[in-house]
Amino acid sequence: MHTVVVGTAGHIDHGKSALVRALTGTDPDRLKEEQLRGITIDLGFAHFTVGDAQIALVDVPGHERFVRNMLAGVGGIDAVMLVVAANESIKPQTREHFDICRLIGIEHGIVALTKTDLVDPNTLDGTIAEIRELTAGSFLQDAPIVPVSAHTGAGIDALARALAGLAGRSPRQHRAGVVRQPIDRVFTIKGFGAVVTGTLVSGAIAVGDTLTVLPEGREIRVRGIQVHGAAATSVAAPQRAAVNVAGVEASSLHRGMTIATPGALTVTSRADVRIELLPSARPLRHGARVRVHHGTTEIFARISVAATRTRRSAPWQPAEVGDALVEVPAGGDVLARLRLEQPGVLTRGDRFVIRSASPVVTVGGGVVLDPEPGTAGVRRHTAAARFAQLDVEDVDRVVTLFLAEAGLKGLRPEDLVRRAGVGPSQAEKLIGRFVSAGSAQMVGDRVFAAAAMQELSSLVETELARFHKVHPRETGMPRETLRGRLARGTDAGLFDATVAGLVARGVAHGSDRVALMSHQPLVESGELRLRQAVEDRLRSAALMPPDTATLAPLLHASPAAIDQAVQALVRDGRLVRMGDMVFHRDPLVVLKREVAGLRSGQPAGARVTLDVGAFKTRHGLTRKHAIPLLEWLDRERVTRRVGDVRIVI
Ligand SMILES: Nc1nc2c(ncn2[C@@H]2O[C@H](COP(=O)(O)OP(=O)(O)OP(=O)(O)O)[C@@H](O)[C@H]2O)c(=O)[nH]1
Ligand SMILES: [Mg+2]
Repeated sequence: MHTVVVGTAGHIDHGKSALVRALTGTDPDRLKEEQLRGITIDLGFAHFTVGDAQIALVDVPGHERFVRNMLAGVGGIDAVMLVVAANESIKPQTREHFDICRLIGIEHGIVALTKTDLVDPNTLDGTIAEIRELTAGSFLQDAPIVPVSAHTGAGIDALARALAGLAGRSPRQHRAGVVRQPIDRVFTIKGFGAVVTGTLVSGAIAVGDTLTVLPEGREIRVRGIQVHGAAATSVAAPQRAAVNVAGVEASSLHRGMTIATPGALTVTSRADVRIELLPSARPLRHGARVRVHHGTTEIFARISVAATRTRRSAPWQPAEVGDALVEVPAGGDVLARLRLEQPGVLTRGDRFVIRSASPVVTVGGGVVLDPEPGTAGVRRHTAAARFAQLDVEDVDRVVTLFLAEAGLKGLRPEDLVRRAGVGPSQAEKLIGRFVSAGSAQMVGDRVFAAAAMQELSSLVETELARFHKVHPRETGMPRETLRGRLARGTDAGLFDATVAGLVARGVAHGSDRVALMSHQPLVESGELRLRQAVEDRLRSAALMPPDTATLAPLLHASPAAIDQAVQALVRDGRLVRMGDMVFHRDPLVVLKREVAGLRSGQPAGARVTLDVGAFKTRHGLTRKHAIPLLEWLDRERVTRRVGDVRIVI
């Protein structure tokens, strides 16, 4: 079954609700007051099926005082049925509704030319010509204009077929793997609890799912789903759905909230946007207070102008600090920051409509470029460059910017989902592309710009060099001291990876204490002399070195000084530690050569073995020294132990 959610649009009394009733048999005007007054006040809903197309209709009020409700209805639709009464032709709300549809990015629709029973053919042609003039150059330019009459029933079948032609497209706000349903109605069913209805604009909901209500962020569980009055186990966008939710009171839910996949949308009081001003609007001033209509909600906001242009093809004019009177000319565009008075639930790519605070008229609309901009002001020269990077179709460029701005904090894939308006799998793919191109690197669950990592690596080197200079006698910089030198918020995993990278590249060494490879700890001459003496003793002891503790009285030094000297010599590779024994390197080199030499003169492939006894005799050793030495030879891959004997490799 192909589905589509279609909204009506058009001037008051032009016959929108009558057409919905003629198409579906349902009266969308469900309120008493609506029936009494014969006008639509709030949204009405109905549905019908033609062939394999299921069409959900959202009927909106035409009255200029209820445009706010109209906006809540069209936020979720993917196609519009613009209704024009043949006898009245284009009227103010025909234009306003049509503008709103354009501004929120609706791309498909049809025109229903209704009340044809009231006009002669000449008037009909005149109205058609005016409709063509209105829609020229817009998404409705080539849309069918279907003449109908709700009273006689003429053309209703053709209208139904034309609507069926709109079904089956991917909804414009769809992101695979992300549920999004702005709430337009809430009610309670005794024994079941809260039910919310709305247009599911993205993703799929199944019974048992855990979702979140935004902007509050409360967790809810889906207890039941109804689609067009019938129980369902799941529902996929685009569709109207009633969702019975557990975990929240109906009284705390209302129109304007959104049900969504946890973490998929930004709850924000700031957004960077591009706005298009209608030619009919008054110029828009920097700092103006406007109504922002988005999803099913209306939020007041102030506009900070970053740049303006007089028309689409004109270059952007950045607004500088001090340009107090910067204005967006009617018909022009603006790059701006919205400062929302209540939290908005946004992601990149979201469309919205702007109405002036008073008089309440539609002045323009726009698209969200970044729902999580930083706190730096927009009226700076650098802001213009940033907007230029945001105001593009190419999401790669936007991710480049987000990565650069994230710096040493990095981004998680879910940050991109929330902020860049992509689905989870697209976010993973994007990151994969950046990583394989070498412009980013994944560390733990975060991705970092390669440039940021390079910068951190240089910073660590600089800090190490500075430390060595101030503490020339220290073997290295304590790891935690080094970590403390980095900018607050630097990802811990990134720090570890950076140090590991420097070690792998041979630039630094150590773990608890980190030092540059080039660093030679400064030693006092007394210390040097002691080291020399320790080394001499151990060298001359050959393969039977004394316990180093016995060196202290012999060399007139404290045990601590001896330990320090031994440690330094081990670090420099002059001494080799084997368990609690310490050997000098020189006799070991000789030993290695001798044992390996046992193979010489033997035919290739012959097995040359060495047992503990023979080894002891040959080198005049006791077991105490022989065993660690043989194990060392194994580790050095000179011998290999097989049972009781060793094979010379
Ligand atoms: N003669 C004739 N009258 C119609 C036709 N369609 C609607 N009407 C009448 O026009 C009036 C307004 O119709 P509605 O369907 O309520 O108009 P609407 O566009 O929904 O109005 P709002 O929702 O208030 O904007 C009603 O009295 C209808 O009976 C039609 O095709 N022919
Ligand atoms: Mg109506």
